[in-house]
Amino acid sequence: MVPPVKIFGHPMSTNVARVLVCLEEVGAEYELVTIDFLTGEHEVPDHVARNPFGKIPALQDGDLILFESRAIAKYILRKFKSSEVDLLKEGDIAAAAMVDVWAEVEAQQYYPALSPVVFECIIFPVMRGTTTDQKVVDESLDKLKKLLEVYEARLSEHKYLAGDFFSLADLNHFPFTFYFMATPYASVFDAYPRVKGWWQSIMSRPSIKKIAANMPTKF
Ligand code: GS8
Repeated sequence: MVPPVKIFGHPMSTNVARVLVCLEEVGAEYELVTIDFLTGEHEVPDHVARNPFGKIPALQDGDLILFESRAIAKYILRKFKSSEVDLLKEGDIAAAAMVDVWAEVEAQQYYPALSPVVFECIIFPVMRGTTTDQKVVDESLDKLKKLLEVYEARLSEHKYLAGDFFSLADLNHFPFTFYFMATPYASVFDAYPRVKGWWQSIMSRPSIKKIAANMPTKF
């Protein structure tokens, strides 16, 4: 029997959640090996051998070891692609290119605009015991609002970001948006009805519901 893919990480971590949702989407068997980053388990030599940056997640599939959640996500979606689940659309180069475009927008623009709010309001207070730096939050919200105008226009033309199909580009937005919605600034999205509808359709997916159930929003 082929051993299942192993994911090293913690279920409440954003970047681990991205990878777990991919595994759920494709219906692959996997084993989550808990690395408790709150107690520094990600910094021990065994884990640094998997991820030289000492971060989670890491993936092990036989002899192959990967890190960087967005790259791991693509590997999983390629490896377990089927006629029912194809979130990269690599058989159609134009559709695949649109998935790439919007996956880049997530990594290069959306994540940098939105994540500081999540770090300031949730992650740093829990992990470092710090209080929210309001200037950082306000600057991030300004960037995010400009970006959401572009998303609103795009999602007025198509149901999802890359086109009328759910793809990795949409999925990659899940983990940080999920925690953003637990900050006092969730109502920022109310001004963008298409974006809100898109977010609700992402949240209604069984894969996302299952993984989100292990991501606490109250500490
Ligand atoms: C980021 C990994 C990361 O920062 C990726 O995999 O996408 N670009 C990388 N992981 C965090 C956990 S939050 O999801 C981590 O390991 N933090 C511990 C630390 O920085 O010490």
